[in-house]
Amino acid sequence: EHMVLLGVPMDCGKRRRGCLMGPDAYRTAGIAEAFAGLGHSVTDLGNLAPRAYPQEPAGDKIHARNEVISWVETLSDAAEAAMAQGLPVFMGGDHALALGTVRGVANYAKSQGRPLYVLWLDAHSDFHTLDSTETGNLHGTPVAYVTGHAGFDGFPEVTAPVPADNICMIGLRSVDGAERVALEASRIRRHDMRDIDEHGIARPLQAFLQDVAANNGMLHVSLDVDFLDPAVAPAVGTTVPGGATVREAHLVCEILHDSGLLTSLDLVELNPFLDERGRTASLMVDLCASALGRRVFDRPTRSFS
Ligand code: DIR
Ligand code: MN
Ligand code: MN
Ligand code: MN
Repeated sequence: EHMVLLGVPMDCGKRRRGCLMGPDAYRTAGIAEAFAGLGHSVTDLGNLAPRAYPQEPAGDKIHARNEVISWVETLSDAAEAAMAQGLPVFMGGDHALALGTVRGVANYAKSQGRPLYVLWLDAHSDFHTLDSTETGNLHGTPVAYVTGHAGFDGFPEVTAPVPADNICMIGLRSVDGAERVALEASRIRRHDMRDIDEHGIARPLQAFLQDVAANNGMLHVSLDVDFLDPAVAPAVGTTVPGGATVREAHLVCEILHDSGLLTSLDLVELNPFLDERGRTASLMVDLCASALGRRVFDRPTRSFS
């Protein structure tokens, strides 16, 4: 696999600052070396930056609207181009970056005549529109945007909307009222932590991957640090207790590797300013390594089609 690392020091998708340090924390934790050690070639394209953008309108309930729009344009183009080079890893930066990365990856999949599937690993569903958001923080909106929901005036048109059927959320435990209503009216597959407690994390994931494989899909994974339990991953501004354990998260990544389906990856919401000695960045790098083939023992290859 050719790994393409892109730093996305985006910090405007919410108000608490620090995610801009994420890309360098992943580099410091050895993400490139981890991939290289697994036999992959690695190119680090450095950090992206948004184009110049107009001043934010005074009194806007949406935080940093114009800056996010500018990032979306930059990221869409970068994502589409990186897909042609290899397997992009978008080192965030907050989750608003997914408005751009998923839009760009979806454009690429469309150009290849293949469907895009999205696995959303997060405590939150990030399914707000600009109308329903309570916080005005755009990191709570990427899933609504990339599925083509209305109410994103001023944002680039979503030219290849991801069908709700192609999205699977795992790890949910903080869903706002409006998001819940919208999710229940949609065909997005959603697995809250109770689901995982009762049935384990492998089963819903494997069912989803079977579908991706059966339809020759491309697979984008968006991994929010707060998918993990705050006891093991404290460096995120929106911790929610009761998250995935270290082993549950590794199992997800190991199964992803077995499937051979992963085509792009977001690492989002890491705030190194809140960390203890880089432990969260290190755990995230270890998870990436599992997703790209690190293992204790080989297992018989299982088929997903
Ligand atoms: C929260 C989003 N529901 C909001 N929180 C997130 O601001 O609307 N945290 N995405 O990671
Ligand atoms: Mn998120
Ligand atoms: Mn989250
Ligand atoms: Mn909210």
